[in-house]
Amino acid sequence: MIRGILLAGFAGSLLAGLFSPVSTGVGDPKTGLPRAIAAPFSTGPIKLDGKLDEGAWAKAPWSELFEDIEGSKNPKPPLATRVKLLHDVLGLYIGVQMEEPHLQGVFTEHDSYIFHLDNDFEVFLDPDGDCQNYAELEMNARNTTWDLLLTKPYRDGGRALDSFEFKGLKTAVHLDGTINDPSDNDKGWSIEIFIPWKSLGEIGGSSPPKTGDRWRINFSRVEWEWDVKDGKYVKKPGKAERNWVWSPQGEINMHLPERWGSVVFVGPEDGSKPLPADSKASARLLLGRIHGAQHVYRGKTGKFATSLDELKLDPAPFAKEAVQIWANEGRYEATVSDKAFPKLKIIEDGLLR
Ligand SMILES: [Ca+2]
Ligand SMILES: [Ca+2]
Ligand SMILES: [Ca+2]
Ligand SMILES: [Ca+2]
Repeated sequence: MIRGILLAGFAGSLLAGLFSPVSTGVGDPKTGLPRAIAAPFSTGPIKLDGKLDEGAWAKAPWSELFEDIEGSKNPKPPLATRVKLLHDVLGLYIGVQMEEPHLQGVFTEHDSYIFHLDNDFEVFLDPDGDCQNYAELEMNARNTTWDLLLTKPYRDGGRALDSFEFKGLKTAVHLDGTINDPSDNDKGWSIEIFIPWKSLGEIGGSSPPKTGDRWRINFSRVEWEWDVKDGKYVKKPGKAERNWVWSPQGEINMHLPERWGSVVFVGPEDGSKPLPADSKASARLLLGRIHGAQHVYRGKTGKFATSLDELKLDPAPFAKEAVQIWANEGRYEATVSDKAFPKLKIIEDGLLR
């Protein structure tokens, strides 16, 4: 899903239109924080056939059901979507289950822009959590894949590199119904994805991860509405795609990586234990809001702000004193400090660490 790409080449105040200092509707509606999921260490074999019926999968907890990308202010999606994660010495496994009465898929060629014409499932992964050099994988019900690397989010002038390949990626789809046949009602589709550590190591972070490590991740499902013409699915005219996600983004944009959820790598029997709180979650969201506000401010004034007051931002749950902002010419830095973590910093191009 690449809303906003059309504007990505524009500079200055137009680019500021891609930024939003608001982040309501993000994550879990109770906490307002991005969701987290455990990926237990898998002790059993996994046969990549799209069916999550191995004993190994039973050790992995189901995620929450996906919600609308803008969060709980919108109605819950009418079709259920959920994921599970596992890991072993070789790599990361992602299992997906989706209700779907209209199994559909056009694209068969790798690296096609799948979401343009097809319902899809999408993975977003930023192992080192710096909001740059992150990968996206899209799949349709025909097991066609599109993997790409974002040098930065589109808002920050990032480029999407389709030539990026998850080396050793394996995917499988199981269809519970008939594809591209609207004469019946289908039950759904499920997916198994395997991404080797070696490939994930190429996009940063410590790969393979250690037990207890946390990586930034989110999942999205694009769902079109269909008419049937001459026995075929055609997109309903004038209807935008619906975007359902695991950890709500608060707006229709997956490319706000500071709002993604996280996966925590845990031991084989620890899948159902509560996960430790993400000590940096609030600071990441605040830095994302500062980043959005800085670019809106620069769009209006031609320069970056040097204080929260200029940005009209309330840093809650942090005290004002916890936030430092420096700006000069076309550059800025903002930091948040807290007892729970060393200083976290964002700069003008969105690099967060
Ligand atoms: Ca399987
Ligand atoms: Ca990164
Ligand atoms: Ca590719
Ligand atoms: Ca069908």
